[in-house]
Amino acid sequence: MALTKNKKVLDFVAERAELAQPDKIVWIDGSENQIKALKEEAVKSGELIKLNDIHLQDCYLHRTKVNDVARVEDRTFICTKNKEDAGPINYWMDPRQAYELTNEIARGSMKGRTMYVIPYSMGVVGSDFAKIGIELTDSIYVVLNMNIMTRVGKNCLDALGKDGDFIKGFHAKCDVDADKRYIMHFPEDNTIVSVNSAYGGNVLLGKKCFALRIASFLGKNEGWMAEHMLILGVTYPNGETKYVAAAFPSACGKTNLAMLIPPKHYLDKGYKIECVGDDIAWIRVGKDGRLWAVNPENGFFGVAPGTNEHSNYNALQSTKRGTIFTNVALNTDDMTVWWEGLTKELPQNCIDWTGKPWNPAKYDKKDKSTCSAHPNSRFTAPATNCPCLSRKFDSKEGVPLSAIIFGGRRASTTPLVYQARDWNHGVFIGSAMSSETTAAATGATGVLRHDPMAMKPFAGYHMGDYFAHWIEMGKKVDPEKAPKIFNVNWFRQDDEGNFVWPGFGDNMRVLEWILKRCGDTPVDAVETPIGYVPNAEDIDISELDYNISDKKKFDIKALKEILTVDKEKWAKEAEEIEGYYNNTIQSRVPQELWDCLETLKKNCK
Ligand code: OXD
Ligand code: MN
Repeated sequence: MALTKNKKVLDFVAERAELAQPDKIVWIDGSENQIKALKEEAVKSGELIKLNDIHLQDCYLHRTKVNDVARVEDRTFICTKNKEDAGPINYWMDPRQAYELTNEIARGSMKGRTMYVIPYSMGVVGSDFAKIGIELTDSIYVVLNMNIMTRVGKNCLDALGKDGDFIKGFHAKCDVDADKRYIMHFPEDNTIVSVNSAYGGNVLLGKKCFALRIASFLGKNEGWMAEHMLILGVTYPNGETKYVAAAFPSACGKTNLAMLIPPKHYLDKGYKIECVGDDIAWIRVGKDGRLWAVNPENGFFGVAPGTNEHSNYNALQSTKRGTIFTNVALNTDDMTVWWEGLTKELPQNCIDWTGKPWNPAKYDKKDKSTCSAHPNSRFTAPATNCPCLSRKFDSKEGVPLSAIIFGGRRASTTPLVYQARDWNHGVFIGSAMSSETTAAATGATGVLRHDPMAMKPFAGYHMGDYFAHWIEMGKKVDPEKAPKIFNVNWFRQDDEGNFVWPGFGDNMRVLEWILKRCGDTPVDAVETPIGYVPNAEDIDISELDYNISDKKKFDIKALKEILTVDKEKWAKEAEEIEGYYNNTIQSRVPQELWDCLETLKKNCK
């Protein structure tokens, strides 16, 4: 039975049902009983495998088709009336053509299936930030994941009232045919259509499609920002908390940074990190002139491989209850899950992510095809499981930002950390970000590409206009209270290709410096051609027993090395940025960013 009288919702459901012709329509009210029954049905059909309820209470494993394991950037379209508005780095299709194409694909595709109507909110219902979506889908897996990742329930429909607007999402699994897979965004219609996939990033429409692509477009028009950023709080021994948002490309450690456990001597003093979010931040200017951020999600869709007790204890703990694992290995000895990096010892009896017995004797770290779990295997875990979840997670106002951090995977050139001279220079640094590609999207991994603000795959409009929006936002913030902007690079390598900085919990040491620069206990910094770099002595490396390799130990010399700014390399980087602006972003690059580029070039001469 329909759960609302909102005519726009009813019309949307009716129109899509007429197209896809499901046998049944089920409205998701988010009740425990309904979710439980759906889990049972999915276990019966084999869509989910129930895991050991003692070790992993109410947890399940799902395997996608082998052709459907990551976001498909080349099949993801922004469908604006004018091609220009989608910009030069988005794939574009004419909206009429995109509707026709996907309608043809979806026509009758739900025959014999059920169409679920999922009312959900991104953000806490009732907060100024919150926006409501309706996702229609023929996948129980999607319903159950959406129920973890977003706030699902009848109260979302109630919040819409009789004629409130919402983001329309339509997902049809069809035959999971990669050649007919399309993830279409119609920002001018607040609509998303996804066909022929069942992978999270393509089908959990509240996440990348709505909370980033559609929301970034809304944000531009309404004066706020939707960013691919984690949000964390650093709580000091005196109980005060300072918040930071950080943008890193997919699978570059946002979840790890958001949940880090500080080194022991920080813990002993009483420091802790609180996680507000690990992937998306919606940011507004508050009445007080500061920037305030919320995490619009309700769960974590984290990358499993590499997650373990040491690398991210809090993420691992988050997966112990009510979690759906996708494309990890099944340990048949005890019906638990496994992935590369979870434990040092390899389990002897596993079924790999494709459903075949796995031979640990053939496992070769360097050969991804021998892995038991897919490199982009995931866990979908409720945020409330996270031991370090922020007390402000459910806050309607969000948290005030002291700093914004950008970062990517760069083997050389970019120092461990540096600070922008001012807001516009910070925007320049974000716009110039490059990073090596990862398994989160299909295509080659390890290839250096431009990924401005980590939003290359997620900005729902022209990237040049997106830069201009950042500049505009800087004008709305009280200059005295604007977050300071930084860039970090945890991935710098030595001549032998070893990572120099230990990363993980030790990133706390860099966060501490960043927050000092934001006014806590001000420290000086060195002015360099690219911005302010720390004096090595100001980064606490005490009790750091990390070995870069067997030969070297991390020390002040190693720190100085990864803080160096090589003018020649940066002159080349400036040329590269100029090429990117000229050839890719072209005429819509704001003048403020050209000015910053000129300064960089001059500084590197
Ligand atoms: C993600 C991604 O899943 O960025 O968060 O791909
Ligand atoms: Mn992401």
